[in-house]
Amino acid sequence: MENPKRKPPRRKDDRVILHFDLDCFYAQCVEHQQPALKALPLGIRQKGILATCNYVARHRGVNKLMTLAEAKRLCPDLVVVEGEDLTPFRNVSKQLYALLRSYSWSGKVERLGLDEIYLDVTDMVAYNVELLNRNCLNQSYFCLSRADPEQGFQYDATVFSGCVYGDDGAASAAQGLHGDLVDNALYIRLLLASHLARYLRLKIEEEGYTTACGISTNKLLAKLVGNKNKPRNQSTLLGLRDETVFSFMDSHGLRKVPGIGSKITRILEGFVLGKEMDPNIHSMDCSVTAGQARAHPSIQSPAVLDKLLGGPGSERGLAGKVWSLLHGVDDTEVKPARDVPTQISIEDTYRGLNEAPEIRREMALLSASLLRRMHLDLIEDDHATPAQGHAHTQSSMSVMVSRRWLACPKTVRLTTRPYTSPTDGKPYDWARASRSAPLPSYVFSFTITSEQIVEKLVAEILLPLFYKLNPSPKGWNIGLINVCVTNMAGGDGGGVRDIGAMFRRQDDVLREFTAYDSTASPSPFAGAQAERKTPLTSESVSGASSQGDDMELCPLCELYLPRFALAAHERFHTMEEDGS
Ligand code: DCP
Ligand code: MG
Ligand code: MG
Repeated sequence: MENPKRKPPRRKDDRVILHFDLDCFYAQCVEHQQPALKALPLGIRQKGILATCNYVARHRGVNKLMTLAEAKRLCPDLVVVEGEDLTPFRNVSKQLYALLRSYSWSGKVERLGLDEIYLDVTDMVAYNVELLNRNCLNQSYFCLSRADPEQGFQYDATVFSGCVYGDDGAASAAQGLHGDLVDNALYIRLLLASHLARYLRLKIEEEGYTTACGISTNKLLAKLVGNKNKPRNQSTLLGLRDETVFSFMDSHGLRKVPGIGSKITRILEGFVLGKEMDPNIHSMDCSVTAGQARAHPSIQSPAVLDKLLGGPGSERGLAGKVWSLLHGVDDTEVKPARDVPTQISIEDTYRGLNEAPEIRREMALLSASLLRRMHLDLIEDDHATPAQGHAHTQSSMSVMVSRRWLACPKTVRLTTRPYTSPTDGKPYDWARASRSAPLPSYVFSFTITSEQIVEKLVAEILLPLFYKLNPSPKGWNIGLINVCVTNMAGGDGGGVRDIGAMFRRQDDVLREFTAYDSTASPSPFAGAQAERKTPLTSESVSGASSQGDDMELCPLCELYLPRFALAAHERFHTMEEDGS
């Protein structure tokens, strides 16, 4: 029974949200290239850990983020493929995002990391509810285009597609026994959405990839319910009553609720269990469920939570947000699709660089990767005749291909920090500092080679920035270098029409080369799309793996990982935040 004193927050159920999560994503990308691997246990390696593994391997006891040594012990015939280069994964991600986006009417299509996509399909579902013929539900037609009634698919509206989760007659709903529910607007909307989800999953399968999908009325619930049946399946949360949604939320471990991080978990766990939590115990292992926190007799309202979670430096409105999440309430919108990222960055970690030639070499490697990323994410190839003035034309066979920059970053930022060892007791991001400068226009040239661009960029921009950041002639002990391009021009969809003019204007304003302190956030993850390159050489990896308990805490999720694997792991968080 609900405590009569507590007033649950109101959940809005007027939207329909789909959440897609690709199955064992990196592994699927590799299998797509080498189909013979599908039948074998496959792990994707980043340094000494598995970023992921396919489901054949999972059935053999191998798991995501397992160390390679442990995975090999459990499954000696595991096929291991290097997954350091994210380019192929990013390409597939873009391809599938574009596919789903092409079906959206509202344009509300949001990426979360590389393998998850939210779709707000409220409008498509509402339109198709109107088209339903209640006398002939089993021969319904889902219209995918308002303009073209022939674009669509047939479906049976007497039954949900896929799994149904919840206690409002979910079992009967799955078997097509509607009863009175057929007159319930939310029930019908979710039912139609389940068919749309299936159709879209099949479209993704036509491209060669399988997904899980969650269907509900907000992002939180759609993501959580999608996890219920993986891989290659979908689940609808049929939450017609508050109690159904509460009991669904209650069953999750606190830390499994998106939006409830390790710090909040620790505080709530300690409060529920009535004891100080051991900071050495990982928050992922928290035994307290969302239900225990929600139903705790002393947590009656957000005001109580505020006393627990508030305090100096805490996020404004945090208690209210957590209170809502515990009740399955999440009003955040699915963000409209964006063509270009707000910034792109690439970084690498080192065990203390001290020599100028090493710095120059690493900067050249980073810049080359950054340039490749910029080409991938910011240049559009099309086969139309290029407009005058902004496109370079290549002739290949008889096909004319025009290339143009969709957006041009105007600023480059260099960040460095010294190397610290885990025994130094320094925070991970200790002494991180940044400097910025205008990004020169030759970076966007299609006529000079990438090698030339990189060389000029390093010599003329990055090294001077480096010396400003690290003025002392020696003892740099560099542990990280990050190069970031930001301040995008033309990212509003219009592209950049005349790069020359844009930079001439910029040069007028910034006649002299200037370097200035950036207001970069101290978080290593603040930059959208920060990417770690190969953090250590293969020699140092093997050295690191012999270090036994050289473990380090991920500052974001507090997972303890081998230090050598941390960079690859953090890269994942960055993508999670920014949908790179
Ligand atoms: N990834 C990573 N580091 C992590 C978690 C994930 O590099 N700490 C990468 C590898 C995954 C991809 O991101 O393939 C997507 O992450 P998911 O958590 O969705 O895992 P998978 O898609 O691999 O598996 P699942 O089928 O469980 O979704
Ligand atoms: Mg995922
Ligand atoms: Mg996945």
